[in-house]
Amino acid sequence: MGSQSEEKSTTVAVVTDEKKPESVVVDIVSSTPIVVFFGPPQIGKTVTLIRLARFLKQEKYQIEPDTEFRKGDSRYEDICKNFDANYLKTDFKPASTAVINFLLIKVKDQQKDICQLLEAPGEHYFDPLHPGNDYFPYFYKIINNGIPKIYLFFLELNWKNSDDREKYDNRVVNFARNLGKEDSVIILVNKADQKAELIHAKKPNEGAFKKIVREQYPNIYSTFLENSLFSATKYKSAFVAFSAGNFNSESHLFTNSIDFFPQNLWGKIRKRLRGGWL
Ligand SMILES: Nc1nc2c(ncn2[C@@H]2O[C@H](COP(=O)(O)OP(=O)(O)O)[C@@H](O)[C@H]2O)c(=O)[nH]1
Ligand SMILES: [Mg+2]
Repeated sequence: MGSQSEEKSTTVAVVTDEKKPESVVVDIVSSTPIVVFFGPPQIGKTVTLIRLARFLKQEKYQIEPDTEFRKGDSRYEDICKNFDANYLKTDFKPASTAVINFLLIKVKDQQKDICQLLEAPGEHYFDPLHPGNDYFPYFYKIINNGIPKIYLFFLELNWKNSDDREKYDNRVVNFARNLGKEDSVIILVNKADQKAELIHAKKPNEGAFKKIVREQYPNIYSTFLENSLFSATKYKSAFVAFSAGNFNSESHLFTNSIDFFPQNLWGKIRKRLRGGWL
């Protein structure tokens, strides 16, 4: 679908002030499928994006921040300009480099656009104090722009408390009404490295992770992951246990996880991209 894409575009203006999220404007020019990194603040969206981008670069894909996405936002432009130097190099420090809230990365294979990776501020997806808030207009525009999406819903086991988990569980499942036939879902359990008992020979036991998702996020489980004897889930969905790496809280240094993690995640994204879309 890469080639037909170029004419389609969501129109946009310019806004720089994330403190007024209702007036944020974004511009998505390419119509290749969008992988939407959906999750609350601090769940690990940025480092997942960076770990995946590093892996793809190593695999000879071209990785480019989309400079059109938030045109006129000088902070965003700076992040794009310095993306390779600041974020793809191995000693990236999430705490000290400019905090990434908005980011759109184009992934190209032999210079042909194949998909785009989108991060937006976590509190726009889920605010524990206002779990029923509407999404902002810029996000509805993205949802409704006609471009196929792969929604990457981020979870963390034992995240916050059971009340917040329940709210987030409902938030994600309610969001499913925005999914069209062309869309699909990946449930991503993040920070898998913190669950030593579920890791064997450096790799996650995904079945064991899924079992805990079933207990802690029962609605997400039954909506996206549970296959009955007679039918597959209503949504095209996949599951992944992910770790971006190891984090040193003193130095804030982030050391890449083994390639297995981004490779496994990319394998699932790639499968969706090939599932009749490309
Ligand atoms: N142990 C571990 N910690 C992680 C992982 N990913 C993120 N973190 C921690 O979560 C923090 C927030 O990550 P970030 O990507 O900025 O979250 P975002 O707000 O969702 O973009 C990082 O600084 C790390 O301390 C992971 O894979 N493993
Ligand atoms: Mg972030």
